Amino acid sequence: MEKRWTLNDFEIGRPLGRGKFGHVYLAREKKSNHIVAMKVLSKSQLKKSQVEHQIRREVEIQSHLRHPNILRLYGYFYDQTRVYLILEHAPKGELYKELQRRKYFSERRAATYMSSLARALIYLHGKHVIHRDIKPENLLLGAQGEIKIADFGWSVHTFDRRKTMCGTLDYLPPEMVESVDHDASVDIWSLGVLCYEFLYGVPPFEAKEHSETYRRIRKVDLKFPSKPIVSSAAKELISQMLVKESSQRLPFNKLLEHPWIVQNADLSGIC
Ligand code: N15
Repeated sequence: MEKRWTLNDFEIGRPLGRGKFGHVYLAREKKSNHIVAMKVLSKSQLKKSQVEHQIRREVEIQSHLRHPNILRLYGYFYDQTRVYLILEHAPKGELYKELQRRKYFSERRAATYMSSLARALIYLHGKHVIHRDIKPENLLLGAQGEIKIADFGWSVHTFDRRKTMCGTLDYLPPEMVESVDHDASVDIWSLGVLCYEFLYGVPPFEAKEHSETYRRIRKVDLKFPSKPIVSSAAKELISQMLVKESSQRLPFNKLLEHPWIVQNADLSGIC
């Protein structure tokens, strides 16, 4: 049985974030006292940007996903002017802020996140969902510090810490910057970029100019700074994911067996 929700079922609290199409608020479901994140989208904004179709599809996909490392979409409702998405609340907030605070993560923390993300992506790929846009801005932290993929994909201005006009290139693999065919292995590349950023605090192909980032990605111009100190096992894993030929990238099931993951990741996903 599906319940029909209305705004009256919720008490709205403090804002958690702002986006192009609307805002996210802390909210409490009155009957159950359940705390959620309520995303409020403006129908007129959605219409103007012609993304209604895209959002309907995303809601359809997302509402069927059940994984501890994927943010839940519990349901949605709408009134004359707005669409409301009832999302899982992630009490420890945005991962990129945690990364900014700490500058970079320990190998134990990075490996735990990588292991959780690999398992979440195996689950998604099994459901034929690819390109989850896995960058720090799209990741949230649960009550125990578990990592959660929360796809903000279409709301491009939501938590954009890199003040670029047309978004960041940093996570795009060569086949996407060169716009040839791509498949699920784009997510392996993005996860490699993310692993590097967890350990060094900056993405690997960062450059002042867009054109320079393109060039570095195309060449897979991968360099490991001498500071902070990172183990050779971690560097080896990153090198096996950031491979130009997409069919040669280390698949997620192999990543989970990699010595660096086996020796460093906390299997509870809590860190
Ligand atoms: C089309 C639709 C199905 C996509 C559904 N997914 C989203 O809309 C993705 N999305 C998730 N957009 C915003 C959020 C979001 C969920 C943003 C912030 C939070 C959230 N859950 N919990 C938070 C949250 N918790 C916090 C704790 C401290 C500080 C900030 C916090 N943000």
